Amino acid sequence: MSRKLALAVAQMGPVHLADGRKKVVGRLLEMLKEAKARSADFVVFPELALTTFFPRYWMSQEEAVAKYFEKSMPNPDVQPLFDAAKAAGIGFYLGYAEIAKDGHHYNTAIIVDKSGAIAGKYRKIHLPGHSHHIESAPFQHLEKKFFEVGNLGFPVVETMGAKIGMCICNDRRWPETWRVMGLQSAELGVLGYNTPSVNIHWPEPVHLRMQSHLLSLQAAAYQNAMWVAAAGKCGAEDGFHMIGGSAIVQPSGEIAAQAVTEGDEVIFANIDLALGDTFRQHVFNFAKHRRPEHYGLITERVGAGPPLPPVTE
Ligand code: ING
Repeated sequence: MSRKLALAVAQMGPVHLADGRKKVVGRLLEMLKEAKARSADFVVFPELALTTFFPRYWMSQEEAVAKYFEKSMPNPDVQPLFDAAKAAGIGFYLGYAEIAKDGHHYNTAIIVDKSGAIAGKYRKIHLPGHSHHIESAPFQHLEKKFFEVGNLGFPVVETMGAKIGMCICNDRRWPETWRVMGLQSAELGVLGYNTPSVNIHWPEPVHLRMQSHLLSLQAAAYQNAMWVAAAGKCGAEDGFHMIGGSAIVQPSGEIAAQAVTEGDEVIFANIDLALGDTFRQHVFNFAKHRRPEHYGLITERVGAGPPLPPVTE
């Protein structure tokens, strides 16, 4: 029996240094309106949606906090989004830089339900990049400097009749992210991302950025029998280009919808959550087929180590 969720992914074009939060929230409101016109139940916005991707710039933690972190959520700058979504009866995922009540700094995302309440929070666990300044690089990627490793696990929020798993950007590249959601029976995994086109560490062909982005989403969806929806912030932010490719992926791994621009663009799919049931009952029936007794290394080791002693008899 089908269980439909009208799902929108709101890809954002560039947010420049000069773009204040009010202007950005105005863009989010426009896309929320478009999602409403498509009768969406839920909208996914990008990672760090309210500001430019500031980890590309070297600055002190104090300066970053003052300019780019949200001291509370909601707050006066984003309240119009909360109000409009509640009035429209739409839930949403929103990524932002968080200062927690205990003073810790996280790359965070929330799920807000149709009543306007925060139904779930996630703090990014896989922080890419570095914490020192790389003199030779055309830009920095300082997520390990500005953010702490998330402390909320990979939550699966039950809202709008769906079990929705949350992650952020680099998390999508790690299969552990998705398996932990899958083991909580997630039917949809949502994320925002900001993915630079240029690799500052080695001359990676630029087409591989889109390839690895989509491959990560499609593999995650198929191998965990869930829908996956990813909202990018993309285009050239003050000249620093990030990939688009926002997408909605089916539990089969097929792409159901994909952005075609590098601007503000709403993509949409009226997803049937029941589509994952078939995969969960058969090929990815975890209870029937998984053998955790052989997976020990996955949690015992952080980095790769020597091969385990082979059995020769
Ligand atoms: N951005 C990038 C991402 O994971 C990256 C960083 C790109 C790491 C490509 C490795 C390879 O999409 C964020 N914000 O995590």
